[in-house]
Amino acid sequence: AAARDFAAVDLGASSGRVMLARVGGGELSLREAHRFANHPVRVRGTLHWDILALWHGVLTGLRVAGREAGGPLAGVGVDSWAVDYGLLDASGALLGNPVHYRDGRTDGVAARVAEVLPPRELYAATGLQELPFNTVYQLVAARGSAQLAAARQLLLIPDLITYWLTGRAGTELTNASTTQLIDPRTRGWSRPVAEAVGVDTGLFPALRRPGDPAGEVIPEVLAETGLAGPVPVWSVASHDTASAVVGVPAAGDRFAYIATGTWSLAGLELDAPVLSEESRRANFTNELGVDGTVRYLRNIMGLWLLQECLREWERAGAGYALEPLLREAARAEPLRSVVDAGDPEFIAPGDMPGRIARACARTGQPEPRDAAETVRCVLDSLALAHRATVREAQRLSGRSVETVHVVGGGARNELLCQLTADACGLPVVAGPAEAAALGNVLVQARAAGVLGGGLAELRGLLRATAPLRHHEPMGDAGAWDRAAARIAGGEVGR
Ligand code: ADP
Ligand code: LRH
Repeated sequence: AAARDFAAVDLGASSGRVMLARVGGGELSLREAHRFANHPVRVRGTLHWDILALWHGVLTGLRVAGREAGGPLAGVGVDSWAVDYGLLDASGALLGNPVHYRDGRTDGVAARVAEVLPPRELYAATGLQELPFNTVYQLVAARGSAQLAAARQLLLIPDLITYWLTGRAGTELTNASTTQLIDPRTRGWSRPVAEAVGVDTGLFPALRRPGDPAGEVIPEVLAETGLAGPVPVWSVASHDTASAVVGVPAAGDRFAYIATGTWSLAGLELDAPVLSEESRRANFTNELGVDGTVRYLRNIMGLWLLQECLREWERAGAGYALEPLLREAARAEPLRSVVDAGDPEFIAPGDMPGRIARACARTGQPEPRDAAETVRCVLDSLALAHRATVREAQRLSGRSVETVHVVGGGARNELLCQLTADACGLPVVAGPAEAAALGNVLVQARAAGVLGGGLAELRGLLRATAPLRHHEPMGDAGAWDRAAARIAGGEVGR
């Protein structure tokens, strides 16, 4: 079909962006209409998302996208980070600012839930990795609050933005699968889990699947953005990681992906969930993907470690620019010390260089002596966690891989990609950095009838159009084994 223009709204934990894509007739091109910072805000002890600043960024981005597009927009789709939500009152007004998943309100909640619902049963029913901020735990933490009592609807973040664009509420499935309230076998709500933890799934509007229509941009937003209506809004894989997995330029099924941004999400695309007790203990998650797929992966701390170091150094008056610092880190001693990049001790914000140094000391390794050594420690540690996760995912699922695809902002980090190839002992294909936005527009374009086919066809178009970089594994594979053994238990990334 002839090429059309689509706008992808992709909200990451470190920045939001509105991307303008032209798709069809063999073409797939993407450019940034607008990027805006995402700064969490702490007030009265609680860490929030600044949702109205993000909404302002979305409106600005749509205005630019509409101006720069060759014709009327054939669609808009929204994806963002998972698990968080806004509550609406009976009139549809937002009750307070959404709470950030890194807020401390969920400390200790998983343990309390485990007393009424054993982790083994929770995993068998939902297949989700135990992360302290899963929506279930947030809702248990919020129990008894005036806000939750007043709430008539709960909208996950991308569903909230979609609601503000369209006036219509829904719950998109790939992101709903991160609530820990979805059964990955039926791909519907798990009533037994909801009942056991006392969560009313009636708060969630009806489920939608990626590709379902989500409404049209309302007149108020058309006026605000100068867009010419009607503009359809499509449900996409609204969990950014699910969109990023669509945006993996893989051929065949013998690949692992690592979506690296604020988090590293490393794993495999499967046809069915792995709900074994062994999988639970290895802390793998079964999130839902498009076209009936399962995203079998593990959350690794990701470039958050680096972002937080940069923020801390900046705060202390010694700001570093990223690229020169990465060049210095590339020259630093390899594998001098490593930390467990899966350890929840790194989730909360604050003094990351100090926490990394203490983790090194605790495991009998030398503390990094400067910023470059700290960055090298972070990247070596991430590569080590990538390796453990790619290996274990294969073992637990019985699927073996030949290639590792690195997508997301971290695909721009050549050192990280090379270290990941070296650690995994597998070739790494790096790019696209904007995989989530690409996955978002591919699903829209298919829904709009501009593209056809399944994931293989969508990825074929990506391979033909996205610039990719190849990294062959190099160096001494044994060095990675020895480094892994320095961290307690000898296994990292859980
Ligand atoms: P999120 O969507 O979680 O906000 P992104 O996928 O946008 O994250 O990735 C952001 C990360 O990408 C940054 O923290 C940074 O480490 C990395 N990154 C971005 N640009 C570059 C670059 N030019 N070189 C190396 N790394 C980069
Ligand atoms: C990445 C991501 C990840 C979730 C986390 C909360 O942006 O969506 O998949 O676990 O944010």
